[in-house]
Amino acid sequence: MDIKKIRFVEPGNRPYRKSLKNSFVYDRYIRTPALGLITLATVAKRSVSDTYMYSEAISKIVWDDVLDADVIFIGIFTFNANRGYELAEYIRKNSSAVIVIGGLHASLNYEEAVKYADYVILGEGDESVPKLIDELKNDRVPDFEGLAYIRDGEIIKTGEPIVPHNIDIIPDRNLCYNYDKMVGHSTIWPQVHASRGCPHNCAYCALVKHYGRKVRTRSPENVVEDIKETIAFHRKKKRLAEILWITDDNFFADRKWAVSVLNAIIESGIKYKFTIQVRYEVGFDDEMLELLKRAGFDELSMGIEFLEDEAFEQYEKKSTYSEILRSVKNIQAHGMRVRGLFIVGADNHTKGVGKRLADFVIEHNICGVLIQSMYFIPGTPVYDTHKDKLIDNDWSRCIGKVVHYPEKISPYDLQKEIIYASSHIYSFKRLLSALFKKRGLERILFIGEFFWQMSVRSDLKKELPWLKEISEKSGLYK
Ligand code: B12
Ligand code: SF4
Repeated sequence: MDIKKIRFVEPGNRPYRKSLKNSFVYDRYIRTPALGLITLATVAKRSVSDTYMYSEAISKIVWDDVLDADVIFIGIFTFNANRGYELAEYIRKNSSAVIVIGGLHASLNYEEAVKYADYVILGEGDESVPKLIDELKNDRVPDFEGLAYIRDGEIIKTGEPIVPHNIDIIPDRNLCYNYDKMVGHSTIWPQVHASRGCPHNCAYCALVKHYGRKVRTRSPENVVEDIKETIAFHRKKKRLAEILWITDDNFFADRKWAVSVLNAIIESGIKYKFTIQVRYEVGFDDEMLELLKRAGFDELSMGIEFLEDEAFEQYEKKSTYSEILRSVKNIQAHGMRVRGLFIVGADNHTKGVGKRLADFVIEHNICGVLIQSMYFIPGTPVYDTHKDKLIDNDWSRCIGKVVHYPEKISPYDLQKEIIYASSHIYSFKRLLSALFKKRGLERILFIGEFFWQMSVRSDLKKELPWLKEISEKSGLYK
């Protein structure tokens, strides 16, 4: 077939809507466009020059420009999967384009996604997207490894995904509609993703299944080049909090490489603030902490997840409460802030889990939090053990809300625990204290998060009557 035009579409969990509030603080309608999809658009443009992307995280989709494309790629995580299917159905009705769905959720749950697409591409798309374009261009029926499609009513999976090894690709952010106009908004983060894969195997983590346990890295030079381009792109407009997020899941898994990237950042002379996700072990590595500090990292987001050794053990996290605490203290002693990423809804969690979390955060000076209720994606070990306990399969609720019937606390009570923790960590009293006692970035971030958490809580609260009803109906919590 003749392929003249390709469009990429990122569905929004809540499609973007313009509001004044969104310019300054986190609110519901604005998020950063998916870098993975921009990376794929960058690669596809090498084959078809009329390639462009729309992200509902930052704009409405211009349908007139999308529906006459020859191939339309849609990328879905779990939280935007339902919207992705909705868009695919709309495209199917109104366009003759070949529809391809991919991304983490489609990959792990291809039997669901394939109903809405001509093809699902499994795994990372860096090599398979150009391959599919090439097959279609040459009038061959795509049938290479890592595809799923329906033939004669039957779902066919052609084999395991193609794993790209050369991932030295700098995403061309200009390919995403409206992105350059939206930079400067406080909720749009400059981001760079430098490595893929993680050698660990935490039971709730969908990433190991998607990217694999073998770590693949970009060259330090390519990462530094990307950082420079990202900063230049985002500096088109002033952002209140100038921080670049290295979004790797486990940047430190290949220690030697991590050291070389940090050294390359230092040597490049880039003057910027950075943040990154860490496992607790990084907090024991004094040399790494020194390098991080010198490179401009003044905040580390630690996947703390739980505060009980029982939960660490059950979900294969391989850490302990005392190690977490020791690690937090050592990072802080090196002059960096620690942000905490937490999971609630573990089998051992009972009423009081929210208070325990808030007390820990406040007592140990954790600068901010993300609290996520446990969720279960097909393909993860926790899905296999807990699939009978899911409330429903409304994936759009996988944004921190309670999505299952936990062992020792009802969905209703657990959601109240999240609200409790959030309102204590981001209380008015602590906001005032941040205004007077915190300085610079730390103050700006706390203020932004205060309002963001207010909108998160208001969403969680709206669901309480429904959660109460289903908790009572379940008969599980007498
Ligand atoms: C940056 C980031 C964000 C940013 C930007 C999100 C975005 N638009 O991408 C922000 C801060 C906004 C964010 C928010 C959230 N996030 Co987030 N985020 C990430 C993070 C750390 C990096 C994403 C990234 O750049 N990846 C790197 C690129 C290269 O990978 P990729 O996007 O997956 O793309 C590759 C492949 O998947 C594939 N692919 C992707 N799309 C397509 C499409 C086609 C057609 C094909 C063929 C292939 C393909 O090819 C790409 C290139 O190789 C990921 C972790 C991760 N490793 O992905 C979590 C992650 C995506 N986030 C997650 C979650 C849970 C959230 C929140 C719900 C958290 C919360 N409680 O609020 C919110 C949801 C926001 C909302 N309400 O809509 C989860 C999602 C889990 C899941 N099963 O879907 C992840 C995986 C983290 C985790 N540890 O589990 N997030
Ligand atoms: S360490 Fe992080 S990325 Fe690695 S398996 Fe565990 S949760 Fe997933």
